[in-house]
Amino acid sequence: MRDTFRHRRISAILLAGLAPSLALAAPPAASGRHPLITEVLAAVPSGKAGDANADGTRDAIGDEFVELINPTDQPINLKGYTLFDSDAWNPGAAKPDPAAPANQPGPKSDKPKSDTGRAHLTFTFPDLTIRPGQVVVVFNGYKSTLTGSVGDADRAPSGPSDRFHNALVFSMKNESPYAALANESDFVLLVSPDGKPVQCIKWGKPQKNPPSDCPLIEEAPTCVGSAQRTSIGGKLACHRDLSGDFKGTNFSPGLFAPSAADTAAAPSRPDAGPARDKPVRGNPGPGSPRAPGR
Ligand SMILES: [Ca+2]
Ligand SMILES: [Ca+2]
Repeated sequence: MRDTFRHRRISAILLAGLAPSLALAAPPAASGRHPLITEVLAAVPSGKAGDANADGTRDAIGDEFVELINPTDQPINLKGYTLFDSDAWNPGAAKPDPAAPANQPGPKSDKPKSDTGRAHLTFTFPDLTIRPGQVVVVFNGYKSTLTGSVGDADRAPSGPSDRFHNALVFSMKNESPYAALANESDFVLLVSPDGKPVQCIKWGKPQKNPPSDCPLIEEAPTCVGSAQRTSIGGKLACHRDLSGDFKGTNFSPGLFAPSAADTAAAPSRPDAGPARDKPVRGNPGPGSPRAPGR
């Protein structure tokens, strides 16, 4: 209990931007002066345990999220930074694939998203400056009713969200049942406002390769629940295999706890069982119960 309290206290201090030196401990050299992706939830656990965005309903698409941090010692303005999934990334163009219209409601089916023209998942940040160590969460938002301070592509949140560890929370407000991260194989790419790839986290064997000029391409294990960075300079591990503040939970949107960093993560383990509730390839399995957002 004492350790847990200490970790929370340290992470709270970090989130408040009062201890940037912790955040600066060891950022990946290739990450440069950019935000750093710290967590990705693609395989949303089944049942209530999958309600990552804490709106009271688990949605295999809407509860997906990407978490980022400012790992530098200087403020970063997020305006123009863009997240892409593999289907949305149009190599060489640094913009969404025009063949894949975004956020268009499509018919419900079990077709893999690669078989549809509505698969593109992308989000461009609005004008918002984040402090060193400050954490940002971007939820997919499909069929979601997020409450509290939540921004979108047009406007920043009015302030930190106490529902998510005082992170700054966004919703992509995705309206397409196909615009989702594939559970087994996909990637999330962060592109800077000038159109240059900054960071890519891939898992499985996506049909499309990350851009070769991306300076930081990392491999995430395939998990039920999220893949979480264990520290600023640490590797990505299955969240539920971690200890410290992360222990026993499937994900932690808004919580990045370097004090729980570098905890030994068990080897990644492939998940079993086909997905039945998400029109993408994948296989969310049962996850351990947790309090959403906490
Ligand atoms: Ca939800
Ligand atoms: Ca987290």
